[in-house]
Parts: sequence; structure tokens; C-alpha cells
Amino acid sequence: MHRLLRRSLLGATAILLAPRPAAAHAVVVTSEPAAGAALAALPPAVTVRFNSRIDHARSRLTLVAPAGTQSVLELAPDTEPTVLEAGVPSRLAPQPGAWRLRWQVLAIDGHITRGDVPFTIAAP
Ligand SMILES: [Cu+2]
Repeated sequence: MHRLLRRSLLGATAILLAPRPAAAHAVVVTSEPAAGAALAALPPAVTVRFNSRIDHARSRLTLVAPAGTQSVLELAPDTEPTVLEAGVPSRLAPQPGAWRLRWQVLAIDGHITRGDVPFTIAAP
């Protein structure tokens, strides 16, 4: 998408100097759990939906526990081109506190974006 945009803007220096629109990169549209969700336990699976197609082979989902422990999740194959999905291993202890679902994706325009979806697990 960016490549086409740049090509069409060649010679239009004023426009080329303008900031690149953030919407051109992969950003989160929705996620499960949602940002800020308060859960009673770890969900069996997590899903992040993006605004553009992503390269699944060069994208990853990581769960960051309240203590800081990071678990890279195994991505589900055959999801939609805009979706990352992964099961949450049952061996993960559902520690109460602030968790983060960390995502890093390579969009088809060649740009890597990353971010965190924060959620909490309530104390039993
Ligand atoms: Cu981009």
C-alpha cells in the first residue's frame, strides 16, 4: 500500500515531507481480551484483529504475566489475513494482577508495528 502511495506521490515534495499516515500500518482494531478487560481467569485463547493484512510468519503474540514472565504463544494457522490468534497454554498460572498481551506484526507494506493490550486478572 505504501509503495503505491510513494510512487504516486513522486515529485510532490511537499506531500512527501508530510508525516506518513499512521493508518497505513497495522494497528489493532479489536482484541480478545479487550484492552482494559478485567477477567476472572486467563482466557483459553487470545485474538487480535488488525486494520490490514499481516505476515503471520513474521508476527508474534506474547503474554506478559504480572511478574514480568513472557510466554511466546503458538499462533493458530489458517486465521484470516488480518487476524492473529493463539491458544493460551494451560500450564500458565493465572496470576492475579496486570497482564499484557504483547503483539508485534509485519504488515504487508513492510512495516513492523508493536504494542500491548493490557488486561487484569482479579484475585480469587
Ligand atoms: Cu506502513
